[in-house]
Amino acid sequence: MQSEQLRQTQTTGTPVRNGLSDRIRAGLRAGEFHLAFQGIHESRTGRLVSTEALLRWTHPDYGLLLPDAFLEVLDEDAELAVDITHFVIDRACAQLGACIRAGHPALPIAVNVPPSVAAQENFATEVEQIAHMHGIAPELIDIELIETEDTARILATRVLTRPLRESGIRISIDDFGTGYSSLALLSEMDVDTVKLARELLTFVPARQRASAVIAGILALLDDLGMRVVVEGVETAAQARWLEQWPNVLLQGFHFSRPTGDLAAVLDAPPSASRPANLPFESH
Ligand code: G
Ligand code: MN
Repeated sequence: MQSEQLRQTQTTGTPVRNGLSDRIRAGLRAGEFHLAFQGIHESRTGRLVSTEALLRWTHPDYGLLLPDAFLEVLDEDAELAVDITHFVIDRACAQLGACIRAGHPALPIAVNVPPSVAAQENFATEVEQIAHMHGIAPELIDIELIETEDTARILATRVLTRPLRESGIRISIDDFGTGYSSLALLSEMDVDTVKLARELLTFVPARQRASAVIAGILALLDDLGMRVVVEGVETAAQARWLEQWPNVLLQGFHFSRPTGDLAAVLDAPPSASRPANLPFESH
């Protein structure tokens, strides 16, 4: 599931021009890509505290495609990874700016960025410029970096985070707890938020050993004073079990399905707990 992400790209060599890369470029120009938004809620109250922007591709032949289906190609095409990242940040800022001006709550928005793109020299400046262009404060932007082999190390050495920090931009590490998660570097990583991979929640609370793993991780992150988002909260039983950690933030189908309507997400009532069997996605 980790691949349902903007993934790490290789910055070596010239971009590989394969069919999918070119089709994505054409799709970007043709307006086939858009964002869906999902709420992130406080465990104790259900209150909405922020949102995440998720990339979607409405393909004329295949219909709605999730990032899993097409973002592998960014591993081989560094230029496309930059273009898609700019598209996502630009659209997220534009839509949040419009919502704020229309009177909806000014809550932070998270965007998924491959670490290799975030590590590029002018990345922080570019994000700042896009934010200002749409009249929103950089403090409202949260850069979610997927865990790759290098992410924890980059975050620990602060080469990537220093310019983002100076701009006031927030940083999250996504899908923590699977893949390359480094406990050795956890105390050194310069991040505001750790997002726990939804796989950790699959058998919770039914299985005691699975519950013990996530309980242990939450206790550890709490000791470290890190903000935590638990992803993949799909059932009322999971949400109730997670109330043991009142300050933890929760994201998942139990609270809301991703939707193209950011204003509707921002206006969700405090007890936004909705049944998980809503229609899949609306735009
Ligand atoms: O890892 P990341 O947070 O970027 O993943 C977001 C993806 O997870 C989105 O594409 C979204 O549709 C999906 N998603 C959101 N909530 C849930 C959930 O509760 N369960 C599952 N299986 N997927 C979810
Ligand atoms: Mn994410």
